[in-house]
Amino acid sequence: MQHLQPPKKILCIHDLSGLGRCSLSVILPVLSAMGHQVICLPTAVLSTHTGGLGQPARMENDTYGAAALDHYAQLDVTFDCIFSGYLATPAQAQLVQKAYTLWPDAYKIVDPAMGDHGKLYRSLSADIVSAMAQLARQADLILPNLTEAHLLLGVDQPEPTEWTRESAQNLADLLISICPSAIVTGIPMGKYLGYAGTGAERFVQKKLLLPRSYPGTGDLFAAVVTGLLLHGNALSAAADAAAAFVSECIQNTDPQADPRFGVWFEPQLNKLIFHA
Ligand code: PXL
Repeated sequence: MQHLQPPKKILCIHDLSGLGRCSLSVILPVLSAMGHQVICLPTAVLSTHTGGLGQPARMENDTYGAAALDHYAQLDVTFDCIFSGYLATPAQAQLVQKAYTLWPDAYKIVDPAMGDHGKLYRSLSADIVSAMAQLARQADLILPNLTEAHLLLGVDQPEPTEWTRESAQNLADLLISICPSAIVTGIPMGKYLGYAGTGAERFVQKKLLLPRSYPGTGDLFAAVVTGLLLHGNALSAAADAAAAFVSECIQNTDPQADPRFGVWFEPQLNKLIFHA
């Protein structure tokens, strides 16, 4: 992977979960290691993610986000990219919307983090889907997992046994009706896990299915794709390298460790640092 373009300024609108290695706790170190400047706008502060560590302590504030954006606008700051993810409530989509209005030239990436394994995350209400779909329609790139892709399209998710290269590509192509570029992750294809991309390039890639699953790997993937794209790499190359990085993080996580605490990405961060 190359750094064909200089580092960028990225407004990251995601939650900050303390324990569990997801969202901003992963996105900030990854993008910083890649040389980008990250401006964090937490949608909520949680003690942990919501994937099986009990009821997290939550700090939510309806006024902070909009006030922070106003402050940045007053400072005449511009952002090269607005990268959004988990929203604690559908109303928070307005925050992302406000950022789009303030910085219309920013490259817009939406990770519609709202579910996995065929279900919405338990902390979210069903109306998050239309709020995410509305953002996805304005984005330049969306990064849904299989569950989120079907939620966005409003169609049922087929059985895991039914996936082929063609159906994976068809799913990615259907997402064109929403957004010009998309990468769908987590497609079960036999003993492989597939991800399909669309836009100017169309591709389906497969990697060996690792028999372990962790929260936050979608955030890790999305952060690496974002970092590489903004350095000028092509979508398929960015997706390939991001999948390889996530795979490496999983392989270097102690298999005895509690998976709820996420993958041990920290010792791998040096692999993202570009030495000119
Ligand atoms: O990794 C996605 C994610 C982000 N944010 C919160 C989550 C999850 C997944 O469970 O709970 C709060």
